[in-house]
Amino acid sequence: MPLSRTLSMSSLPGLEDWEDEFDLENTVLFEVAWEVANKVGGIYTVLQTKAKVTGDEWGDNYYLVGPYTEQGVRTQVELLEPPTPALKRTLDSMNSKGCKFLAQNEEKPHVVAHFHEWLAGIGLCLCRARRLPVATIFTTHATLLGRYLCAGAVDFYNNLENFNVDKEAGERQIYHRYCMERAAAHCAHVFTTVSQITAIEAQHLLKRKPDIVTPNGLNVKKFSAMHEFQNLHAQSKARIQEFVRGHFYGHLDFNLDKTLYFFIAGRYEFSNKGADVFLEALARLNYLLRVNGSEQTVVAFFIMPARTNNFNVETLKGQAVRKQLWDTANTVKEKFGRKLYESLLVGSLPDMNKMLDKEDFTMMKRAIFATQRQSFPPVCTHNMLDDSSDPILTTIRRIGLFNSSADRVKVIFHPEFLSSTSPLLPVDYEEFVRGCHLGVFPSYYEPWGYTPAECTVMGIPSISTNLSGFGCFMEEHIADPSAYGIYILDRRFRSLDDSCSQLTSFLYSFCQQSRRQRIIQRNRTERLSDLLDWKYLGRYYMSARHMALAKAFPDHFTYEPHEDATQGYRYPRPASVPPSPSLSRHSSPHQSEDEEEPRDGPLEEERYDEDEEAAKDRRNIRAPEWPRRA
Ligand code: G6P
Ligand code: 1S3
Repeated sequence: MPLSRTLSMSSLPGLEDWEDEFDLENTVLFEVAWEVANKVGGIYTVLQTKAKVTGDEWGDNYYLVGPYTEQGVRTQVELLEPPTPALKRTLDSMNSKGCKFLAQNEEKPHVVAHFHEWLAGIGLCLCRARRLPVATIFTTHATLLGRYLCAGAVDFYNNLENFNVDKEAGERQIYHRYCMERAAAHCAHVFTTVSQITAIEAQHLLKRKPDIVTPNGLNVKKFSAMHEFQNLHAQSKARIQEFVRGHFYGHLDFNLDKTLYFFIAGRYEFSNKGADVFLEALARLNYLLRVNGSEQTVVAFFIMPARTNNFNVETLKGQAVRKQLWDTANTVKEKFGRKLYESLLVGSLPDMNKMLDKEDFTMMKRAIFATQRQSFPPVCTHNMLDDSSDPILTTIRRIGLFNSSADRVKVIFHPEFLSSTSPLLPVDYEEFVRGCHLGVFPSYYEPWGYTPAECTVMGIPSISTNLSGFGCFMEEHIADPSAYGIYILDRRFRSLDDSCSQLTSFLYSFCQQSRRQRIIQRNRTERLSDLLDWKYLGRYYMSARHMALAKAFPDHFTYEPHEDATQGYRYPRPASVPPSPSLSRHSSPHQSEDEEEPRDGPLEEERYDEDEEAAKDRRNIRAPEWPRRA
């Protein structure tokens, strides 16, 4: 392995490469987590997306350790022989004696062990209790107590310093787990968390201030053609539209060309993830669109897994009816085409009255008859096991968003993660996000929040909050986030009702944008993706490892903190743009209100302006300032 490590961020001007002269010869990194090759939530995404940049740095000396699950091994693991004799001996010995850890062998490498979350934290505590020569790092992605407190009716952020943590953990019957988490945080040479807001939470609830904040990144996919992601949006939207055609069969009295797709997705924590606020805002948006006679329709998707016993019949029927209409249209088209062809072959124009016969009409009438339905299109795509007490369904019943014709806002609750093999909506999550117009994540408890970050790198605008790690990070590093399609809802200083009103106004303003403005905004959103790339954010993990090595092996390693890491980097406002899309409607680069003329893609001059604007922005970027360490 080379002696120096560099993480490069050259594609984002103003952010300099971070060079560290650090001798990692004979040093081995283990990263330990319950979610290694085992998808439960966001930690899986952290490990899976970070693997490339960490692998580039550590090569064969990087090991991920997780639980053995048949499914995980079959689908995500390539079985290999251990690459080094030392490791082979250690693994053989572990296999023969049960699971014992491994730091003694003749080469005596310096070991860094990075543990994620309390479930893995017990390994860290044992390393320290047994005085193993290992540099340890503990990263908490959320605190147990924080998650539990927020899920109840607690004014969490105004009372952080006042909680009697032992009592609160005991009352919630999580005291044992809480103790493991707190012990891991205290035993670690280096303690980290994913955002500033969770750093403050950890300081109060776990009683240790994190040494460094390690924000979550993503692998950013760059297309050679700048507008490729816009084309992907149009393609993916077409897939969603097909689903909507089936789902709303018999009630397709709205214009799909004037329909916007919003979504919320993630772990089903109703209030922590802000599904409560989103539903309330949708009810208000429905009212506003109705009273203002808007032609826009909004379809809001809730993708949150809950207990079900499969798709419901009515939803499956919708897709079957759509398919039948499609097949009927194709059969008639083929017969029509054949007759036309025969007629042209004998040199005559066809008699249009004879092109369709009685049988064709009967077939078409039957197909139309199948689209009759007495009920509204279903709100939920599955049979829910807890239908009567489910919080999303209960709220929908209360606010009355039942997908009636008069509703301008339609709701679809899909209580299962998406899959490209689904008979209902056969798209994977990435394709779905690309096809939507806006991700809405009004979380109350969200240490980081991958969902809006994923939207950003795909060029899809999103709403997050100033209580989420992502929202705070973007607020800190972008001069005018909303100009880039990053809307940050205030859930910290406003009442619940005021936050709902603010969210409603974000949604309503978004609905008033023209297609042209949406295209321009997507271009801006996508421009931010470098900020979220592991190529840049990986440096904080690197720093944590160096700090841990220096603490555990002071004779071999020294750690110099990056001084410039204490200043905040700020991405400037778009050169030619007013502060927010809601205000920008009359002054954005193209001011035309006649949006809806259908066309194949962004106009040429739009591309030109956007490229110009991007170039100006890059010239305006100030000297780098880094996210603060905790
Ligand atoms: C992309 C495509 C355009 C399409 C547009 C639709 O920009 O390149 O061809 O017209 O998406 O945007 P909308 O916001 O209406 O889905
Ligand atoms: C946690 O997963 P969650 O959705 O329960 O860890 C994620 C990865 O760090 C983080 O993005 C999320 O905010 C946390 O809440």
